[in-house]
This record gives sequence, C-alpha cells and structure tokens, in this order.
Amino acid sequence: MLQVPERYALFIDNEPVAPLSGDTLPVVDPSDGSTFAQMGRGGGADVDRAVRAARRAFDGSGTEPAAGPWGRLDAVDRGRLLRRWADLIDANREALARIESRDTGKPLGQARADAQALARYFEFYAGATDKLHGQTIPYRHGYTVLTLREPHGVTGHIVPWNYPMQIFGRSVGAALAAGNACVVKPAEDACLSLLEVARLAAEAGFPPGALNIVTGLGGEAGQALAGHPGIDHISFTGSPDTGRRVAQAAATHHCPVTLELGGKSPQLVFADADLEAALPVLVNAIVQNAGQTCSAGSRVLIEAPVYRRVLEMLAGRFAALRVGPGRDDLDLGPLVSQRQQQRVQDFLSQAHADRLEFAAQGTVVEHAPAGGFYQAPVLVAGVPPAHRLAQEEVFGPVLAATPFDDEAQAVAIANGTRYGLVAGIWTRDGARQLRLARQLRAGQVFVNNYGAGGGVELPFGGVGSSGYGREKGFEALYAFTSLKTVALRHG
Ligand code: TXE
Repeated sequence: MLQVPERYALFIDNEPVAPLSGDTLPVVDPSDGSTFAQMGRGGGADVDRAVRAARRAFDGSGTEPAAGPWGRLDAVDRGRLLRRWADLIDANREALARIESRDTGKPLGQARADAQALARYFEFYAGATDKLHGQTIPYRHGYTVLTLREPHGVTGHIVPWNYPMQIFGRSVGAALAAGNACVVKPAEDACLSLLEVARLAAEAGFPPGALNIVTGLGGEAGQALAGHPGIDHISFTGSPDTGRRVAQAAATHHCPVTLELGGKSPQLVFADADLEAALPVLVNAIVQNAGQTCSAGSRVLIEAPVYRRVLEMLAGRFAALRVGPGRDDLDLGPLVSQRQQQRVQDFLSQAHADRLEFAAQGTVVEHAPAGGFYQAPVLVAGVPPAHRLAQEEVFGPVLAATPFDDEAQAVAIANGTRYGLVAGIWTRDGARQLRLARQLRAGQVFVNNYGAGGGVELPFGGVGSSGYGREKGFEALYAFTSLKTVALRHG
C-alpha cells in the first residue's frame, strides 16, 4: 500500500532527490484548503541535473549516439518494461487513485478511472514498441532507399493538474515506447501521483535516467525545461498563453513542440436526435472532473424546435447533481484551487450581470468543508455565440446552451471560436452525420456519442488555439520519432 509522505522530493536517476535550493511548495487539499504535504520547488539547476541524467541514459558517456543503457535497449525489451510498469500501476491502482483524489479534489471513482487509463496507456504502447517500422521507397535503378524511425533523444513533458496520470500516460508512454528518455515537469497544483508512478518505474526495472521528474513552478522549472538546449522535443498541455511561451522558449534551440491547449467544444443536438441517449452524455461531458477537462463539451447547440424541451431535460439533470469532497465520490468534487474557483466565479458573475438565463444549478452538500473550492454545476441558457461564456474556456462545470435554426447556422456557431479540439453531433440523419463531421473544425468528432478525449487508441489534438500535433494512438509514436532517409547506391 502506498503511503502519502509529508515531504515529496524530485525524482532523478531513479532516486528521490531534494531540490538544490532546498525550497518546497505546499500541497493543498482542495476539499478543505488545508496543506497536507510539501513538494520540492525545483529550479533551473534541477532541470539541468535531470536533463543530464536523461542524456546519460540515452546517449551514454561516449560519442556514439543512443549508446546509453536506455538508448541501446532493444525495442522488445522497452515494451516488456512498459508492460511490467502497467502491471505495477494496476496492482497499486487504489492507492494511486486515493492520492490523485486528495491532490486534485476529483471524486474517487473518477480518480480510479484515471489510474486504470494510465495502466492502459502503458499496455497499449508496450505492445507497439516493436511494431514501429520505417519503409522502403521505390527509387531509381541501382538504389535502395529506406526510412528509419529514430527517437528524438531526450523529451520534455509539461503536464497540467486536471488529469495528471492520464496526460502523463499518453505523452510519456508514447515517448518511452519510441525510445526517448524523459524529463517531466508536473503541475504545481497536482504532482503527487506522478512521483509515485515514477517510483514504480524504477521498481519495474527502467534504468536510471530513463524517466526523471522535476516538480516546481511553471515560470521556474517549466520555463527552464522548455528552453533547455539538451531537450529534443517538448510536449505541453495547458493554456494557450503558456503554450505560446513554451513554444517560444523551445524555438530558441529549434526544438519541436506538441501543444494541446484546451477548447470550447460544442455538441450539436438536432431535432431528430435520440434525446434519451444524448442527455446523460451531454451532462457528463461537462460535469466530469468538474468541467476541468480539455475536451469538456462546454457548449450545447440545440435545434430550435426541441430547444425548450432539451433545456428542461438538461435542467432536471443539473438540479440533481451533487458536489462534495472527492472521498465521498459524488458527481463532482471541488475545483483544484482557489484560483480556479475564482476564475469560474468571474465567468458566472459576468453572465449574471449580462442577464443570461441561469436555467438550473446543482447542490454543494451541506457537510462540504467551508475552506474547500466547491462550485455547483450551472446550466446557462440563451448564451449568444459571441458572449465570453460561448467563446472562452471556463474550465469549470458551466454548460452554455444556445439555440440554432438550421444546419448551416449550427456549423457557423460551432466553428466560431478560436478553438477546435472536439465536437459532438447528435442526429439520426446519416448524410448529415458525415457532412458535419467534415465541416466541423476539430481534431476529433464524435457522432451520437462523445468521447471526452477518451480512447487510448484514438489520435487526439486540436487546430487553431487548441494547439497542434497529435497525441494518443499510433500517431503519438510518430511524433516522438524523427524520420531519417537512407539512400544506398549499389548499382
Ligand atoms: O495553466 P498553465 P493554468 C487552461 C484552463 C485553465 C487555464 C489556466 O482554461 O483555466 O488554462 O490554468 C506549466 N513555462 N488549461 O494556469 O499555466 C504549469 O506549471 C513552462 C487547459 O494551470 O498553462 C503547469 O504544469 N511551463 C488545460 C502547466 O504549464 C509553464 C490544462 C499548465 O499551466 C509555464 C490546464 C511556463 N512559463 C489548464 N507556466 C488543458 N489543455 O487540458 C506554467 N507552466
């Protein structure tokens, strides 16, 4: 059984190490606002230490590339290690879920699903390590041309606080499978589960330096990682503004970047839709993880003839939702931090001032501690497409409902934000399903379901301010490799 120690160190070369400064940051329990542990406040010098550890694991000490203990490992053996790690995560699933729930505030059941998804990522990528092929290319007479998929080397991963285990799994799982050594900077608001997961990697047998974790602040450890010249690829999940800063820092040494920057994802409900099937999915898509989900379905666009009916059905479900401490495993837990709570309340105050219709609201249970960061889920109706609530990511349990008259208007509203991550279509009309799947500006489109980004096998990522590059599935493996073309002239 994993225990929650009071002091968490960084994780470098398979060892817990204190930050060079000796500084720590408080770990806050969102359910009551109390500090229950301290984490290391890593800085630039710690990032440098972690990058050098990763380089040794990948390169070794000599001049030959990829000659370190990790870099020279056979693909099949990388897969076996990932598989062993997946099994250890599975065996420790309950303990990891409890840590994640306490650290992020999410309901225990949702944290359990995250731990399961993490193990599943490693299982998927474990099976892929020895199936990542190059090609032979027909070329001129007397030549043989082939392509090699080679790991970048050392990859950096900046992970947010909303789904630490899942986002770590999708990015680090694919990077390690492709043969890279990793340096990870978790979010200051939620990092404990990842330190435990790293410890399990050492137990599984990963060589020192293959996986390193530097906790700390975004502007310190995160910025240092993005700009470190020893990093060969950066994956970032977070806000568009920070994503821009990360890409700019990486550009100083021409380092490729994958950015996943959230969204304002719409679900389009047509009058012919199976409403009974749609309703629970529409609600879950914004309530899951208290709306702090990059792919949250935060806008629902409803065809005029069924607008009032759908609104009433949604309102009934919203009114029944209950919010409380993660350990109670209700529909929603608290938001991750006071800052996030304030952000959501600012959006709602503005909606109120603009006289938008608050159609329904859930309940925070009476026994929820006063110091916790609770926010009842809210359904706001008649939201004009240009309103801030329909344009910007709230990252909280707030669903904006807007009516539309016809298909063309629905597409125009759906595509009318700077984001483009996920979209959902609810209709029985097969031609419309395909037409809209093509017309909607998004990296993933779901028809008569909404994956909320789920599905380890499904490539995921955005367009516009939702970012670029793809994670998950086999696509992620391509992103974590660099393609080399070898042309042999043999006559
Ligand atoms: O994000 P940041 P914040 C969105 C969501 C949320 C808003 C603000 O709308 O309300 O962003 O959240 C690290 N260089 N998303 O402030 O700043 C930071 O330590 C390098 C959507 O938490 O983007 C953390 O690890 N790294 C999203 C990570 O970046 C830096 C998930 C995310 O923090 C850095 C989270 C810097 N200069 C928030 N500054 C999604 N796409 O799912 C911060 N970081």
